[in-house]
Amino acid sequence: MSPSLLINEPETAPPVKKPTTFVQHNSRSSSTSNGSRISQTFGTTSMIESKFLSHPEELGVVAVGFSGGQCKPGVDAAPSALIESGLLTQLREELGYKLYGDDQVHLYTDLVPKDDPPHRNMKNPRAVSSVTKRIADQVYVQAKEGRLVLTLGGDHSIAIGTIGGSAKAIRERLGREMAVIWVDAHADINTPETSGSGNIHGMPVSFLTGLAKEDNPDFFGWLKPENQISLKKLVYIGLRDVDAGEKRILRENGIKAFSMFDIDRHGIGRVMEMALAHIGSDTPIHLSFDVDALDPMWAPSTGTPVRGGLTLREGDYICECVHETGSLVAVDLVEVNPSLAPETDIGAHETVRAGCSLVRCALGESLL
Ligand SMILES: [Mn+2]
Repeated sequence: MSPSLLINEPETAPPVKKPTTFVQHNSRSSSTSNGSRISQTFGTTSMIESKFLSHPEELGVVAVGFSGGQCKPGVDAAPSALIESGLLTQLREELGYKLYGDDQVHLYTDLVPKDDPPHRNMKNPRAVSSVTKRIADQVYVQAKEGRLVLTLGGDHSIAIGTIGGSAKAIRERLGREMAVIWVDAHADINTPETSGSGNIHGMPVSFLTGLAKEDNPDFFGWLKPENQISLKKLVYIGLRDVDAGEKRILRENGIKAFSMFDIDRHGIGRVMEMALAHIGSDTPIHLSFDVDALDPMWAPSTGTPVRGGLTLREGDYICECVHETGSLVAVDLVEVNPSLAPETDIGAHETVRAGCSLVRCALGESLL
């Protein structure tokens, strides 16, 4: 990691630039056309006071066009699709955030080697390791300023970078461990050895918690204790497609997990109470939201859809509740794949729309 990296400082190897309609730096809008929706106190529609951010009105945006953690092309186009649908404009103009970060979607083509044979059963291991290392730097640069960080993926392997970067910044800034709420149909906690597919988007949690170990920096050995999180501070919501090896890992380590069964039994309101009680009110929270947690009825355009998932309102409610804690320090939205649209591209449009809704809720939009 390079703590000396400055925002907008060119990267050592420049990424392929893709023009987007993106961030106007420091272009805080202090009021909307009707002037009524923005709290001048905190700069968002919400009046929730942040416990752990020194600049809660500032949002560091990292746009990750990367799909190497799995095999279906298209998920790298998600950040552009989300931005083109107006997400960042809404965050700036309606929620009142000052946006920071880069004015480009990163494709990381400079980090993808020509030859990347499997290592310990992992597919594209060098590419995913070096791209997530770069993402960790990008997120760290924003998080160390005391900003909220929003990462738009990309497949879920990128969470190795986003969580790695924010956990390090939170430790340095506050001397604390961070909690992670992982909202997903899948647990993504396979080790390379328990994984059936070898796709790294099914493994990020095992590397982030130290369940999977590797010393070689070319294969995630760059992850240090400062980048990692405790299994005790991890909470899952929405699980319904968990491999046998993963079930064993969850049980043996006593990991807190709320499956769709728990949501059916208790309702999403009670599940969120229990999830947040487990984390406690004194712990910063990184929310990693895989759009496949939603039922395919709401989010069909994703790589590994599983029926029987969350409604859009339940997804939004999770995000609203996490925002309400005042403990949120980072948000990931991953696995939107606009090219996987069953039947027509209405599916892609709906999935992008659902993704935008989740992010706005996490960042403080409220219904009233
Ligand atoms: Mn996932």
